[in-house]
Amino acid sequence: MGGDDKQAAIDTYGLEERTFPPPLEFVANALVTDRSLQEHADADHEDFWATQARELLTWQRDFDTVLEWDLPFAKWFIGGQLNVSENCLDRHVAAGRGDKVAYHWEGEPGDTRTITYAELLDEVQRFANVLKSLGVRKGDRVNIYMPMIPELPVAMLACARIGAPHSIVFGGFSSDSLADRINDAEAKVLVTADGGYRRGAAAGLKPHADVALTNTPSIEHVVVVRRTGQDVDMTEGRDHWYHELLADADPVCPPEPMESEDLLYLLYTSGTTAKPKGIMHTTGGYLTQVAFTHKYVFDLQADTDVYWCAADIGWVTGHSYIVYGPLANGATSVMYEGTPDTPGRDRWWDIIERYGVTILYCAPTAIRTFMKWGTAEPAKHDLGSLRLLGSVGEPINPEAWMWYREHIGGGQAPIVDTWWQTETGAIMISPLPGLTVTKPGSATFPLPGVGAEVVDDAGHKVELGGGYLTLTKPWPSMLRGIYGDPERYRDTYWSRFEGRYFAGDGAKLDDDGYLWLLGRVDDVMNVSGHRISTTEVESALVDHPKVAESAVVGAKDDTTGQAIVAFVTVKGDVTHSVELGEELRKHVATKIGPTARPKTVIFTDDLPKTRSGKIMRRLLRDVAEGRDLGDTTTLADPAVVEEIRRRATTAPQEE
Ligand code: 7RM
Repeated sequence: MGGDDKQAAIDTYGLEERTFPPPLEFVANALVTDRSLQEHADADHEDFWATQARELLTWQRDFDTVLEWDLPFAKWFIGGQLNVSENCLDRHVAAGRGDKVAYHWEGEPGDTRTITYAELLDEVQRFANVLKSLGVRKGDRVNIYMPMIPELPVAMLACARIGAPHSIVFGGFSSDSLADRINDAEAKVLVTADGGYRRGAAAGLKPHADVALTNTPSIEHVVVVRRTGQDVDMTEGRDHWYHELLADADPVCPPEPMESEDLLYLLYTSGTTAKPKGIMHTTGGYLTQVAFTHKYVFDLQADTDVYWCAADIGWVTGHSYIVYGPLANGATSVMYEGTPDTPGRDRWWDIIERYGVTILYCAPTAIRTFMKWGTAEPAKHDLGSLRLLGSVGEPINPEAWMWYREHIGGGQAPIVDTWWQTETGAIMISPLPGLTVTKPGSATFPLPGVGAEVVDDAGHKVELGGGYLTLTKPWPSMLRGIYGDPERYRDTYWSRFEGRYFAGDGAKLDDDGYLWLLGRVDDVMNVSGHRISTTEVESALVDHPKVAESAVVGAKDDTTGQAIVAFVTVKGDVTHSVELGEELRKHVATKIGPTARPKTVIFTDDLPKTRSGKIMRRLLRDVAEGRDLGDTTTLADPAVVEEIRRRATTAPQEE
């Protein structure tokens, strides 16, 4: 697959020959070691998911119809009734596992809380009664704006218990973002905290909530958790302390029977310019698929594993893989409030050693940050408990994959690179760690019960090479729509390719049928008619021993249409120079071909990222083309782009 085929939607360059079969020791105890799940799913898609739903969940009433599919609207497990909090809590306690730890929670300052399933159930019931006493009824929306503290999963589960959909807004978002989301959902109650800890300091949340609350007419009550103890304004009659309400609450709250298709939560995703979309997830299908994927992708040995998903609960990864998946499966998790460099750059490795974490799930951006900090940090700790590693959020380039395996996984632990989206609700493409031979940088194959195909511009299936990643069959945890806007749902996801779901990612298939994610198709560059993905050029750059991280964009160019501009962060001990820039340009040309050689290399100390760690190439394109910056409100650290802009104006260019 060279860059010469102008018909291809995306040309592909990267070559990765290394393969890693699951280690024998891992296979010996793995849950999935053969193709029986796959065969079941291929033989009967609906029966496969019905079987998972009945096996993994407890239903108050069994369903009678597996799927009603009126494209693009799906209903799963119709007639079935269940309660998510009952599935996550009561049934484990009833089975005698009340003393099992649900969360080993650790605050950034070092304070800890160990919460068993029985304790979690107790607090959830009390808080569910608090919500009821504040007038929340089945179907009412509750907004949540909180740091990573135990009261956050408590609030979510309490909502689920009484059938009130939650809408979580990540604690790093501004007052305006919070107000917009509260208003779109017309939430009745807001649950927040005085503040939380980040980078060694208390950061206020309630003050931001107060600004939002001047403009949110639907909110009747605000519940405030005391976390930092900082002074906050409490509005008489509207604002209440969590601990005071909880102390007076009735300890028993039976789980509300919910229809399978009742709304479980809304989670807003920010489009680049347009109004955020309230992604809708419902009850039975969502819980089935998050439980299924959490069990089999992470090979969960519920009695012995200590599982840690290091995302924030404010993102879908946290919803599905810190709260609902692990709790439905009765797992023991670690939950950590703060940043990885407080008090030292070995905080994660210290946590893994102390709790004996066996499964770690995190984002490539974290891994590349650790690469930049050097191998000495993880080497200070015994990470021997880790037996499985996961990656999510962005393509993981082969060098980061290898580093993760080597320096965190002891050269042994399998890696599951999991592709999915807020909209898919659960992992869709991933290795099964006891079965799949992995290749560094490939998410490998669709999971059993998932239909994924790569297509070209005309929507024809591509068997080899690059194109658009589409989903071909409805799946239980699929979004049910965009809150209040069914037409936007159809237009956004189901109109580009007839009969297929498409949500913006490019992918390629290699000779062995492995899937490689190529990033967002909006980011694909066009250089003299060659359609080049940012992911492959970035992977080639990060393959150079002096490079820690890179972001590549196409900038307008009079000769070639677009020219490749590479923003590069070097490893800790490396100094950058004009010569290194030249060396990197050559490296890319040698590694994947002259067409992909960057025209310009700009060294920066940091890259602009969203708060969930995804690189914001749109802003880098603005910088590279000398434009004023567009919307920067979702940027984690706005100072970063100004610094990059200074560097960009002085960077040497190829003539
Ligand atoms: C879970 C999550 C979704 C977008 C998605 C991709 C990118 C996520 C991977 C990935 C390559 C992966 N939800 N993405 N996982 N790209 N390999 N394993 O991140 O809604 O916040 O983002 O993230 O572009 O469309 S999300």
